[in-house]
Amino acid sequence: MSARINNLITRRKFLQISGALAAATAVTNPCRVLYALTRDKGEITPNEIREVFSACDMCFNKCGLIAHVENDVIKKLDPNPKSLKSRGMLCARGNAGVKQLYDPDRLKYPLLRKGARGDGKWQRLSWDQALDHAAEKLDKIGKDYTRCGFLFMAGTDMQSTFVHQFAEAYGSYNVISHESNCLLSRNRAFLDTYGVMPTPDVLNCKYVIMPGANRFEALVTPDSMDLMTAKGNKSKLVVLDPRFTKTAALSDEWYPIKPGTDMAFFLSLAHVIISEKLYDKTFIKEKTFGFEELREHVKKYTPQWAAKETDIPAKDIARIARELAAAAPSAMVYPGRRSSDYEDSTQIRRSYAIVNALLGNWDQEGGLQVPKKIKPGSMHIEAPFYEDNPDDRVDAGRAQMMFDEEGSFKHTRDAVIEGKPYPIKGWMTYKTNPMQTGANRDKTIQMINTLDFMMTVDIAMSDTAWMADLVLPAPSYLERQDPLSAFLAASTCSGVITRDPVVPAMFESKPVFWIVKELAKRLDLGEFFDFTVDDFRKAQLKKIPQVAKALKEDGVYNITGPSFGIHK
Ligand SMILES: Nc1nc2c(c(=O)[nH]1)N[C@H]1C(S)=C(S)[C@@H](COP(=O)(O)OP(=O)(O)OC[C@H]3O[C@@H](n4cnc5c(=O)[nH]c(N)nc54)[C@H](O)[C@@H]3O)O[C@H]1N2
Ligand SMILES: Nc1nc2c(c(=O)[nH]1)N[C@H]1C(S)=C(S)[C@@H](COP(=O)(O)OP(=O)(O)OC[C@H]3O[C@@H](n4cnc5c(=O)[nH]c(N)nc54)[C@H](O)[C@@H]3O)O[C@H]1N2
Ligand code: SF4
Ligand SMILES: [Mo]
Repeated sequence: MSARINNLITRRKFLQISGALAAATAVTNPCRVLYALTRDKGEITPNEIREVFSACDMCFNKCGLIAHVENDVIKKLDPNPKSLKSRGMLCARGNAGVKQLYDPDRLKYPLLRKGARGDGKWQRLSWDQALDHAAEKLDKIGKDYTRCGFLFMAGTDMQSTFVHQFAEAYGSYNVISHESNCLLSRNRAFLDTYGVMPTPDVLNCKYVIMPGANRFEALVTPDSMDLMTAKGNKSKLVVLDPRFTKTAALSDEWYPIKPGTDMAFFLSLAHVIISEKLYDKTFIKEKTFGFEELREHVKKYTPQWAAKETDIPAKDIARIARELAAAAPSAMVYPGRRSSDYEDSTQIRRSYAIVNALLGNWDQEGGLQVPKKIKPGSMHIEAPFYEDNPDDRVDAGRAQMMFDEEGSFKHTRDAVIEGKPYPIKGWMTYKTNPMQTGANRDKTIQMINTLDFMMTVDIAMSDTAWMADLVLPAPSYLERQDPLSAFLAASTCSGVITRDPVVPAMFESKPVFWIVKELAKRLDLGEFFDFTVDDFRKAQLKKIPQVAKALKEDGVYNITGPSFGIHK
């Protein structure tokens, strides 16, 4: 589409056209990137080109990017080479961020459900109508069922903190992140073994066992890039995955392990490493306790036993244990990320953590490291105390060793369906799509059908939004101002990043910060949101002025310096 046409088409026309395009999609499959149609320009300086720093949000990695903007239209996204985490990389999905921004199927204005839930009949509302309606429901549910009768759920996002803050001021402790569907079992396992969650130095590792992770497809920066480099440097990669993934295809050895049996494999590795005295004796003596109990515990887990459990030949299990120990400390069982597969996923990941400890790879080059981190300040609120609230979260006691601040989606879902220990009748979701991403959709539908009110803030009509009573349109990451976010990655590439609007927000989309601020005003909770995102950032930056400077000049703050041997 030429710039001339761009100038001729008004915003109003765009809205009409995009509606028509959406209707015509099935027949004509038009190009889904509508760069040129998007803005009502008036006077434009020809070819006014800007380059703007931002952080990708097409997955959680937050790779640094530079947007090329021409007359307020994003033409292209490039990697920000200054980001040590993403190292000059913006993956295919990251590049497609422009398509997400200009997707004609984006939500454009608030929608209220008409007709039966899930029927897809909607009425357009003004923001005032939508917010008044939501505030009325929040108020009523709070009064009828206590404020814990309203559940909040926010996905990975720099603004999720505001949803949490709103829940706190409103008075519900029922806040869940999507993370119990992702990495919490891994975090629990490593935290409880090491006291912190280490990151793997894949780059310098000589022998990587990768169980249940698919790093060449499910990208985690910098691990995916580092694994490729490490392989070029003759590092050995052993993949355990029931599926023949791309990572398996590029590995030195692939074992289609029987699903759910990884713990048997790692208990057996521990058996071989301990019985053949291949462990790091100094590390075990000086830094661990419980070794004698472990030795006793793994005595029976011979490779022959594990072979029957896992379908991996005993001789290979024994050999891999020996090779791994010989490569230590630059050897590792890769901790992985998405780990919520089985009821005993936490214990499975604990077995990875324990084998790593036997290798003495802690704080070592090519091992597990704890990167230095920078902690931005925050704005603390003194939340009101609501006397009639129940004692605890609705999912309390349902999952062992649950992270209270994250909760559990599946256990909360059971509690809502059962109405026990108390009823939950309202649900707000922000940037998360549990209808699609929480296993057992029928149960999620059952949960939703017990609710009096559900609202969803999203950029698209997700499966979850489709089931909601009120759907609110949000701006994409390229259109909004976010707080600062610290990220942890491997080696020396942790840091801080943020986002400012690269282009103005399209349609009637509004950031969730604005939404909760407006709701707070309507619920007499305005004092808890008496600040702007700028104020919030200032509080974050108060003690770290060097970060502000780097963000301005480079679009990212990198932590540099040695990445191992720093936690003696
Ligand atoms: N391209 C792309 N990249 C992404 C994402 C994305 O959506 N797209 N999402 C990001 C997010 S949020 C995350 S958490 C990470 C996830 O990245 P990963 O942690 O790598 O998770 P998955 O891709 O789900 O890969 C898990 C693998 O485990 C295998 N598996 C299943 N059951 C078992 C088992 O019992 N034992 C073993 N050994 N293997 C098993 C599966 O076949 C699958 O290949 O990726 C991130 N990167
Ligand atoms: N079947 C299956 N289920 C899985 C996984 C799997 O591999 N397969 N992976 C698991 C893992 S690792 C994870 S992390 C979870 C992820 O699960 P979710 O947290 O549900 O994440 P997404 O599926 O990415 O859904 C994000 C939602 O946010 C919306 N969105 C995107 N950008 C924005 C924005 O800027 N603002 C707003 N308001 N909304 C936005 C999208 O339209 C989408 O509806 O899923 C887990 N569940
Ligand atoms: S890995 Fe790809 S999608 Fe994820 S943040 Fe980086 S560039 Fe974006
Ligand atoms: Mo995830």
